[in-house]
Amino acid sequence: MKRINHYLLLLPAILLSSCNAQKEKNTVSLKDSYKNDFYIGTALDANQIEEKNAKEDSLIKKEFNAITAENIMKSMFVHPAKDKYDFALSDKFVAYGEKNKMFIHGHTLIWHSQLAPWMTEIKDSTEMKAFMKDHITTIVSKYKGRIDSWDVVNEALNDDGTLRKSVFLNTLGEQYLVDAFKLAAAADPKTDLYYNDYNNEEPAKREGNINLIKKIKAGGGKIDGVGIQAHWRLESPSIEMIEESILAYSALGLKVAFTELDITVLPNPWDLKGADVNQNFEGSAKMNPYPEKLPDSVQVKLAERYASIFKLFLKHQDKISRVTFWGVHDGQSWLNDWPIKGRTNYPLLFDKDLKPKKAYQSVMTLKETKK
Ligand code: 9MR
Repeated sequence: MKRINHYLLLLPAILLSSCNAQKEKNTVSLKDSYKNDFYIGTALDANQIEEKNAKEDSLIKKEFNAITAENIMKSMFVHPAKDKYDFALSDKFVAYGEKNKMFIHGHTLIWHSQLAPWMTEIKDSTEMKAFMKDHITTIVSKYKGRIDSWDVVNEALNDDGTLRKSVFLNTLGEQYLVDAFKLAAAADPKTDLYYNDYNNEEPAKREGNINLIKKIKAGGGKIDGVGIQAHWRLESPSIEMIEESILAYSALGLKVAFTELDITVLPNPWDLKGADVNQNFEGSAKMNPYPEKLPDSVQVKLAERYASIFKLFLKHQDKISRVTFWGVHDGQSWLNDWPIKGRTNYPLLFDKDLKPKKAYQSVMTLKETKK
């Protein structure tokens, strides 16, 4: 009897501690698990910036401590006409990051894609120089001290490492790269400035990227980091190739960020790599094998792939500033429409119903076993 009474006395404490354990389990998140390693970011679409879906919003706030705007800060949206800027959504984006104490990344200042039509018509160097100065200075100064890092130049390289023949290169020559970084640094000397690209972990493009960084530095530009977009596949790139890239870029004194991470699980018969949105192909049932549900065997492969990538990231956490996923959940991913429209892809850690996938568990487990 005495023993039973003793147990009854202890019962509230036991219940409380199991309740706390449960609570702790529910509050464990990517951002907290990796808080001593690097920021864990996500790309937000316009609805997410405007907090339109409460469930998505609480997931974003719980799991991520860095944000990038997936589209709304691109030039066609913020600078639609020569004398017109539209900052309505980017103001909301920055306010959202501040309200939630998140690291705020600006994407992107100088990019050949998603340009406003008027920009593509600029033909001569004087006009282009004036455009660059106005565009970069206006946007970066507007958010001076509030945006933590910027993609100053995005995707200026071809896959063979040569410079892309963009409207910027054609009018200004390669000096535009140095000038872009100088203008951004002048507008906000404290924000971190990045060069961002896809496939720049592949040897030829990496070489080109290293030369480009050296040129920017030699020309007096301030560059703080390199963004490896990381639109990757289940089988490639190899962990060794990614590691060589982390080492090579950080040897130049730069921070390395993985800026747009996702992993396609769908067939790709053309051996397409990267993120050139101009590449589009016809669909077929064979090319869309999992329209309803991802089979367990592939879930497991995706989880293993994410685990090996994050294991590498942890090994080099001193060189890595941020790892950002390109979207919050599978339903939102651009990979449902590229390079074939209307497929169902599963590239992220949360499914379209916002449930954590096996891949989420595998990324979290790496930290649990490390403790
Ligand atoms: O995810 C973005 C998608 O919604 C847009 O339609 C597309 C248009 O260019 O851009 C996507 O994001 C790209 C990013 O801005 C730069 N790197 C490649 C990304 C995937 O295409």
